[in-house]
Amino acid sequence: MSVAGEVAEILKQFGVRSEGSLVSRSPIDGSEIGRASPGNPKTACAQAVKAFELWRTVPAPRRGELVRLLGEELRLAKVSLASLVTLEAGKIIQESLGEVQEMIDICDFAVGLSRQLYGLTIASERPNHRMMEQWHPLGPVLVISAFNFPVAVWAWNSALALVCGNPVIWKPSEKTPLCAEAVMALVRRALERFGDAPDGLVQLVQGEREVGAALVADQRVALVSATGSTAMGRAVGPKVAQRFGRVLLELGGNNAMIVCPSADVELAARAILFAAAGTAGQRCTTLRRLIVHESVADGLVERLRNLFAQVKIGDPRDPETLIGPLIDEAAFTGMTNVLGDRIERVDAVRGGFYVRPAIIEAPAQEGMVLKETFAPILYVLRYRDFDEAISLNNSVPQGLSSSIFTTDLKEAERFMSASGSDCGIANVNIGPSGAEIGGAFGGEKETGGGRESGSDSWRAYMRRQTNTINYGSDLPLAQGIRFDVAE
Ligand code: UN1
Repeated sequence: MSVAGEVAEILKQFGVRSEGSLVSRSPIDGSEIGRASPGNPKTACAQAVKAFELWRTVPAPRRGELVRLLGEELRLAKVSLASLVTLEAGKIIQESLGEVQEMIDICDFAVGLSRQLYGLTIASERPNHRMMEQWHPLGPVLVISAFNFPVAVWAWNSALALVCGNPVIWKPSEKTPLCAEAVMALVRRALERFGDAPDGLVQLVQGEREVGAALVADQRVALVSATGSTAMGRAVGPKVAQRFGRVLLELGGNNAMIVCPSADVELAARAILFAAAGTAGQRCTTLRRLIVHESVADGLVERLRNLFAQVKIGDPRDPETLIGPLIDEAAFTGMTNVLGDRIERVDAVRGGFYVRPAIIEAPAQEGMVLKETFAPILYVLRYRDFDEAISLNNSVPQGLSSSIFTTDLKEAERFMSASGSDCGIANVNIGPSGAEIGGAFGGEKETGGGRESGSDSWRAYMRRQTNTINYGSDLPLAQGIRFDVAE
């Protein structure tokens, strides 16, 4: 069956009608696979504000019930939704299933969280006083997501936003509008089963850049959670700051792995293959820089060259395939700009851009090595002493993820210490990509500083209120200040 035919079958299962002026193309063969209609930012914001008035008063565990139902719908539709991710984003089916699993996982997490939105009780310095901290719903949350995780990133944000009492507006990538429509169909099913959620609680606003810009600028949007390039973050951040809105930015990465002399090199090689070449190098956590000790470099690079030469590149629907296509021609051009005639295009499916992952020995960390090229290019840098390795890890503008392969406890601990990796994620004996939802996800510097997903990331979706309560009959002031009227 044609790619478009497969998409049509799946959209039918979801009850999604493919129509409108926005065109979706499959990276598998470049063919048009469906259409979607642009949304209206103003109407969406107005509806979200109305939904907020009611949703914020619904008890959090009851809000969790909606997310629990969504998790159920996702379980039932897991294979269909994953297939659509493969058809529209070009990921291999294993990774697409993983992406939908990530949505299910965050739903489970958020359901538990809906009974754990804890505030502190604080000792007051005044007699007969009590202090405490509460977390209240924040307001409409705008989720801007990228093509490479067309469904999971929305789920990380929305599952938390919903249990925290906020309506959600979703502006997906213009490259993956159909995945978004399918997810919305599942949301509608969950909402129907839930019963009495307000209209406009979860909205999808499709469109090009200007639709996103209008949403970002809208005063009614309390939090903008944006995943994408650093360039996008540079445009979004100041706009939101200007109106004193909140942002949660998860931008570009330039993730490294340090391989030390004591490392299990075979384990490292397998981790590198997945981290550098998996998802065709199109994860924000993709491994882009390999910082390897000179004593093990030759052997490891040769092993990697063999693996990269053998890895099966092709149609992501084929279960044997490990590397699918790049998202589009622009991505291929970006990779060609770096590699020139060293780029190896693979003749897999006509109309798609399939490439062999590349290994480049970089004599110094400069030029393109400092940039995030969203394609499978692995730069190799050699080091002599450990301080130099840490310095290389940190000497790039981005700060998302990092990892070390070592069996030396001192090196591992130093890497994770305050004087070690400066990234939001620092792993030992696993690669920099493929994080679980339980941890906070995000990074420093040009990565934007936001944290999504697990741990206490939920706080970003709520407003904090400090309360002081006097249950006595006097009015003592803090800091012992006396302010008595002499009568
Ligand atoms: C992204 O590429 O935007 O850690 C997110 C990972 C995935 C998420 C990546 N769980 O690689």
